[in-house]
Parts: sequence; C-alpha cells; structure tokens
Amino acid sequence: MDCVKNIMVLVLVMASLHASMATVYKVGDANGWTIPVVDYYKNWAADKTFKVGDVIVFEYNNHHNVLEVNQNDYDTCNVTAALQTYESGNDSIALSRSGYFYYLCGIPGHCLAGQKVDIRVVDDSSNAPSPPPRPAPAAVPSSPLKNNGASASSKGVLGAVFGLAVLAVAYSVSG
Ligand SMILES: [Cu+2]
Repeated sequence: MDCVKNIMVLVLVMASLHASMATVYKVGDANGWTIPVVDYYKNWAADKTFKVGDVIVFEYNNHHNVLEVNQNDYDTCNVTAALQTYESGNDSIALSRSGYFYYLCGIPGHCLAGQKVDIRVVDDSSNAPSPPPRPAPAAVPSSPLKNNGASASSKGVLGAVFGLAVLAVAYSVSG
C-alpha cells in the first residue's frame, strides 16, 4: 500500500513538474493577433525562447484567422497552402517539436501588412535532463515488468509441462 501511495505521489509530482515546465505565450501579448505596426510580431518573438512543449495562444476577432504555412509561403504571404488552419479566435497551439513554425493571417492583405509570426522552437533537452532522470526510474519498471511477465509465463508453461511429465511418470509407475 505504502509503495503504491509513494508511486502515486511520485507520478503526481512528476506530472506537476512537467506541467510547470511548459510556458504559455499569448501571441502579441495584450494586442493579441491583429494587423500590427511594422515588425511587431517579429519583435514580440525575438526576445522569447520557445521550447518544445510550450504553447502559443492566438487571440483575435472574426476579422482574422491563423494559418500555419511553410517557410516559403510565409515569406511570400501565400495563404493558399495552409498546413493548418485555426479560426476559433482563441487558438492554443502546442509547439510539439523543435524547429520553425510559421503563422500568418489568411485574410487578404493582412499578412502583407505584417500579421505574421515565425516561431523558432529549441529542443530543450539541454534544460530537460533534470526532469527526465526522475521519470526514468518509473518508466524502467514497465519494461522489466514485461520481461518478468514473459519469463513468468514461460516458467508457468515449463511448470505445467514438468507437472504433466511427473503425472505421466506417476501414472506409468502406478500402472
Ligand atoms: Cu488578419
């Protein structure tokens, strides 16, 4: 029981540690996602270090939307080949990998007016090592457990075979 409790506490602590590591960024801060002054979003992103697992939030009214596009379409404000389209007006997007993410507004003219932002996400494995070593002990038991399960079941089969052999011998002796 105590062991189970400890494991549960450990899992909860790990979950909260993990949750506390992710940062949520509201794109454009108080201005949200709109037609900005020149280079506004570039500057907004410039002083931030986005990490895998962080979340960016686009808040905007129904005169805008959010398209994720590739780099070329980002550079040229091509709105016809979106990788992802967001239109809720309050879109939370988890940055699931390292590398670049390119977003722009798909409403004609808005991207050209500067409503675009590129997000560079760094692999935070340089920062991550402190948490991962803790999950590891909890994760390790799962594979050994599988192995134990497998060897236990093969032992079970062997035991059954052995038992049958004993029975057969006993039967032949008695017969
Ligand atoms: Cu727009």
